Amino acid sequence: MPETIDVKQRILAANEAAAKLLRGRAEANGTLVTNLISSPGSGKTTLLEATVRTLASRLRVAVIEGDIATERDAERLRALGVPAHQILTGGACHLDARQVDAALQLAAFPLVDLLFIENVGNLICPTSYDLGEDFKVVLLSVTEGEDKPFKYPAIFAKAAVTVITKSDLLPHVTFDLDAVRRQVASLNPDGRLLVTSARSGDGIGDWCGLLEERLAAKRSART
Ligand SMILES: Nc1nc2c(ncn2[C@@H]2O[C@H](COP(=O)(O)OP(=O)(O)OP(=O)(O)O)[C@@H](O)[C@H]2O)c(=O)[nH]1
Ligand SMILES: [Mg+2]
Repeated sequence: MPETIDVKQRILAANEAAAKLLRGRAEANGTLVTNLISSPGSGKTTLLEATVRTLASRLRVAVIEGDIATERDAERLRALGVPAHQILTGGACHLDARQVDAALQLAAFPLVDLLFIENVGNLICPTSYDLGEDFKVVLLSVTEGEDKPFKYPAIFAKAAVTVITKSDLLPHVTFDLDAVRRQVASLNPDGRLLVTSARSGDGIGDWCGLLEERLAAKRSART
């Protein structure tokens, strides 16, 4: 058992070192980096598509996608004219900072304002891995049940932003939004919670506004 802990600590220490380099580069470039985390199918790629449709005319965007198999998500973003690179983990349930660093070198993206990293669909493993992001975002769709923040507390405590997705489906499902708000507020009193639907467009303006505000704040802190 102690050996297992030691190996895990060494993996996380190596990850921290790589994340620090990534963060330094993003800082020098003035790029806002967002790490999107959720269970499979909560709507990460669909939110990114809506974000690109809203912001790409005024901001430069690139996307790193993480999945265990297929290029599908990167292809969806490329179809919108956005540079996107797919990391295939071959089974691993999260991305790590060294993979992101290698992907950025391979992809050789132009300088961008916003870099999104869509993590592998999983609410647990990605939580422990810093990818050099400015902040983590956790997505929870209204079809997943309102008990999830307390069942998966680490990610809801760590994510600066919780995005409720698929709000257009609220009339058709049992999902107590107030219960989610209470859980998230108790796990993460400083966190923001946004309610969105990529289908109807509800809340997408708020989400994009939050990204623009954080980008402006990051850049004004550098000057
Ligand atoms: N009704 C509705 N469906 C949505 C919405 N957003 C996403 N979906 C649907 O949910 C399904 C999964 O969406 P994705 O964006 O692929 O989910 P994901 O989190 O990227 O999935 P993985 O990458 O596999 O983890 C698709 O069928 C989407 O069309 C929404 O706002 N409303
Ligand atoms: Mg996806």
